[in-house]
Amino acid sequence: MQKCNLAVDIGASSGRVIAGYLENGKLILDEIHRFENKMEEKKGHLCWNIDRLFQEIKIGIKQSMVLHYQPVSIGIDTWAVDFVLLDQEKKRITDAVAYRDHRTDGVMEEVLQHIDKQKLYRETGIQFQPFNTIYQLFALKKENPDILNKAAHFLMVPDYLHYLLTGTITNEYTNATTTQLVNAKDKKWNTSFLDLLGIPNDLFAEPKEPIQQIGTLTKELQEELECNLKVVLPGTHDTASAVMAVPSNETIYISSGTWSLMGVELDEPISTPQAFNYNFTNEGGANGNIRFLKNIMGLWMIQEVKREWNEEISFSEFVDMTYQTKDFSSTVDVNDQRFLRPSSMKQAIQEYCQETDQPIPETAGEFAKCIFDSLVYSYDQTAREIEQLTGKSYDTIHIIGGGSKNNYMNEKLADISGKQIYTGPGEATAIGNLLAQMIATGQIKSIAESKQIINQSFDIQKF
Ligand code: ADP
Ligand code: LRH
Repeated sequence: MQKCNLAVDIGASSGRVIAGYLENGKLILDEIHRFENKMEEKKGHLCWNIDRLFQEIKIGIKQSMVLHYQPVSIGIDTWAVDFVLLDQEKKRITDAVAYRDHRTDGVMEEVLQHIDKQKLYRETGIQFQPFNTIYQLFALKKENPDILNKAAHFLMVPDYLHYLLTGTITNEYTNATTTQLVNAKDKKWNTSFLDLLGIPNDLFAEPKEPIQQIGTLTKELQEELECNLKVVLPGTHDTASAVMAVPSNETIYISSGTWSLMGVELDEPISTPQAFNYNFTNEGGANGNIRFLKNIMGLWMIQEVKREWNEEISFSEFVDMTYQTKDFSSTVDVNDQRFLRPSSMKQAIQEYCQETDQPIPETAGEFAKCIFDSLVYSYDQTAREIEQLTGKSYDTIHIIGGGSKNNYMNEKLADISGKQIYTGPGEATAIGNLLAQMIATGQIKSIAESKQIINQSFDIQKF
């Protein structure tokens, strides 16, 4: 039986359970279970099916043993900002409403009537996105004022899944920072912002640093799954785990998936007026540093076009079509908020092109080229902003995540940025999650050693 650690990595488009183990200094990965994730309409809101996600995690654990692994630990990361509330009995009393739901429409503006915008940025360092937890909490309070009185615990999605595994309540630090309610300096909840919004402070547990064990499986789960496992906190924000797996910390990175998260690792936050103007964020890193980055709309745009298309087209087919659509050059501003949650992405792109007097995409290849080109132009612009804000110049951009397989975009970014582009690993997030577990369980000594292991283990491509 091969001992392994199990990383559960759930993105907005899919989840996977990956077994990882070390062999001759290399990290070996084995994808045990993959499942779809998507938003579903429930009681008038777009929600995640969190109970099903938990079932999928249990299927993954069982499957690892069917495949003759002996899992020793497990850790979960997911997308950021979404949460649930539990009552005194630790029963869930809210749905896991998805960040693209319309409950936050106009709410950021309302919250900013109670809290000074510059102060909010100075203290938290977090970007302004209409879906940040702070705005979701305020939207929930408006819709259901009583719910906060009934609630006893606030848990981000991975905190809740860890709670179901262990019975232990934690608020993991990296993901907590994405709420826009944690101070960048002292890493504690900003109780004065909570007070200004009338949100009870006692819902929140002290943010807990990742890379440590928080428990083992509950008795019930030990019986059901016929095993016991250590439960270890990775950077539970998927992007924090992904950044841990960037092979170097002297590069600009892009974690390319549903979102494109583009930035650098820093020792100290940059929350200057200029960073505020460019809407950069300073999220908490798994290794205690700062993930200084920008959210770019990302491959969500092609995911939505793919979903709307009448026939099944794979992502690699979309990329191939782009090469055959050389003459089409319309582009959009990917960060235009109309692309965040349009009822039709195709129509939103077409309208943008019409309004800006550009040829309107009609074929799958034209949509793909428009999206990929527009993203690359946005990456190039963001690289320049990063250099301006940090006062440093970077020769390389390292792309990780599922989107790193898009060679059309990789080549184009190399061409227009003039920088060296490195790509891979595609499963960076699960790798960061596994490395955190290996450090916490004493198999790896340090983050520095974990970077060496990544460099020894995976093929990195160069463009
Ligand atoms: P998330 O974790 O945010 O759900 P992933 O890291 O799984 O996202 O990346 C998903 C994206 O990767 C897809 O939207 C798609 O654009 C891209 N992708 C996946 N496989 C391929 C491929 N073979 N060729 C090109 N792009 C791909
Ligand atoms: C990427 C991600 C990103 C957040 C968004 C909500 O999966 O976690 O870092 O901004 O989802």
